[in-house]
Amino acid sequence: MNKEYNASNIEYLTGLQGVIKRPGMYIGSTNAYGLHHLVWEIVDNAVDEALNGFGNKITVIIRKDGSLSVIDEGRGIPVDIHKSTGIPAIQLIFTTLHSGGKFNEDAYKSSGGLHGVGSSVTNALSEFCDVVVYKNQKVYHIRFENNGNLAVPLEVLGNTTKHGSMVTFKPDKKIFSTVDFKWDTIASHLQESAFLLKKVKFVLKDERTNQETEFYYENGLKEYIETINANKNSLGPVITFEDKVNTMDIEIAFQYCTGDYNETIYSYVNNVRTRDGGTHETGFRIGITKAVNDFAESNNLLKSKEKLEGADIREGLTAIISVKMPESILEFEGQTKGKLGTPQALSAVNNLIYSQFTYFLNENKEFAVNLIKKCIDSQAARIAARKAKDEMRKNKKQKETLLLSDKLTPAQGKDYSKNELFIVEGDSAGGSAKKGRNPLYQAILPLRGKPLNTDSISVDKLLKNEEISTLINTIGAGYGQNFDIEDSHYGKIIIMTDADTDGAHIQTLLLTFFYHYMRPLIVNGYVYVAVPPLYRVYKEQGSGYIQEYAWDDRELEICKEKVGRGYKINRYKGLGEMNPDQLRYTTMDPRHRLLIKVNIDDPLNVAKEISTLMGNNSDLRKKWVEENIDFNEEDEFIKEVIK
Ligand code: TTJ
Repeated sequence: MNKEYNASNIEYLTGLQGVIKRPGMYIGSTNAYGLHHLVWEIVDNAVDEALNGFGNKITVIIRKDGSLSVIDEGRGIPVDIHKSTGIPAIQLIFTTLHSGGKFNEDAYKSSGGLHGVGSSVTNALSEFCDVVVYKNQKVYHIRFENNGNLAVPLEVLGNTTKHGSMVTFKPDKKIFSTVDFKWDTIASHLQESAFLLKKVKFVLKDERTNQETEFYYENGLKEYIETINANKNSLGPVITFEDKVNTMDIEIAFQYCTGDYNETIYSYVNNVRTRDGGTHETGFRIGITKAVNDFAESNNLLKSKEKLEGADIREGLTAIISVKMPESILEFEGQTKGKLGTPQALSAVNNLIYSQFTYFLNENKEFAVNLIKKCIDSQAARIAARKAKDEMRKNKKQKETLLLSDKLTPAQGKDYSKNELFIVEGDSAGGSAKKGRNPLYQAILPLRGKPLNTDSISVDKLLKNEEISTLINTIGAGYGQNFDIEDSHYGKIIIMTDADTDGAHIQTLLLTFFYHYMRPLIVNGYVYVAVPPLYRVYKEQGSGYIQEYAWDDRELEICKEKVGRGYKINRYKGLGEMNPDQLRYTTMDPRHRLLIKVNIDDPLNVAKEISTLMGNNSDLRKKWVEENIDFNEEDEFIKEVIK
């Protein structure tokens, strides 16, 4: 071993050791979400290579032994010796927390701005990581084991005419609470990449089940919108615009739908979703608002003097904005770096949408007139709702007494943001929750039977349903386009059901309702699912008990040890089996409970999951629930766990 190797060893220790010690800081968590993050880190590298024009096929293979391979047909990961350390670049890439730019030219477009460290993180959290590179007419190989330690130094295995890279890694089961790769999770990620990277083929194979699928889109964003809007009534075609402004590539696709008052805008930078928007999204909103208003005005289509507001123009709009730029002008903002800061993106997207949509409206007059009609309807509804609300505010006292259903056990506190509404399955669990709650800030609303499936139902029918109208009145913030989150009587809305298929079904029905009619509650993280424990481990001691609760089998083992010899186990099958004290302690008290924050803003999952799940096909629904609702671990649907 030479000196340089020792030097890099130090870098390895300070870099990768940190990753192993605090994986959450690098991949978010060590559950299913974090596990799949390892895959994205590797796939992103292959995607970057294709994004830059090298290779048009990316293959992901889930192996039987718990490992996963990512294969591209790019130039191959650099294998040359890094000058100052004397170590092959490929080894540095997999063992140091390098920045993306370190091994790339400046013009390189990459998702690195968001991920940065990438492949070395995956290596650090793996039992092994095996890399084969086809490059310079040779087959190279290097292997790491036991959290990123070099096991087989870079070697040449033979000759080839191919070029590309293959990375195979096996996540460390000592680090992750689950090491079970999920087909659906990986498939929808690859599908999203395929939409964003048109004309690149993504192949997914599962050697555990021999399943195989392919995603390939000739037109990319257009097909993305078509997929999202598959079950909606469209107003006009999918409209696509693209342009290159200096070093920035901009692509936009959008379509209007009737019967949906939500706006759905997804933005991306270098194929990575910008969840919190940013300059590109702002530019889009400004541009589309001005284009529609200017057209309406110059054609004398506005009846009232009042201009259309942005929200009037975006009702029923689905849009994808994808911007690609080199790392040199990439700027991110916000705590999770999910917001684009690059100032040039605002004016570039604004100009593009304004000029091209103005042209489009003039060329497609019939569509334009229908669109303006729809916007005027939205405007009228908005103005009427505002008036109605002002009236309501005047009669606030009257309103409050009117709203309180006899089913609701309200909270005493008047600080709405601190109040919690428990929506409880069944009257018996409702009774326990009523006794077990903290009356200062916890309110209980028992639900009888199953709530209505609100996926394809008229508003009239919706309001006639007693459970739904009680829910709307209890939350007190309106519904649909008149929903105003500021008026919510609760800061947390917690769905508390049994941990069985029925309970899961009730959860999804409620979530569907919130998603369609009170979407800001979900987007702003007000909605939670309470997870009751599965086991109570106890032993009589003196006049009382010592007892511990377990949420999964792993915790059960720990509880057995804590309680000690002679323990007994209760396995809870429903909330009804807990007495009020136990329910309070395990599922309602913020110090002990497990809440899952619901976060459904994943475009493909929303489109697919909500509609297949809630559609009329009950077999599909059952299958979905069985595959996806797993009370031992967090689900795709549900990303953040607060304990
Ligand atoms: C960097 O610039 C010089 C030519 O090679 C570029 C590069 O890094 N190419 C590259 C990396 N292609 N494929 C990868 C890659 C593929 C996988 C599957 C995983 C990783 C970590 C990198």
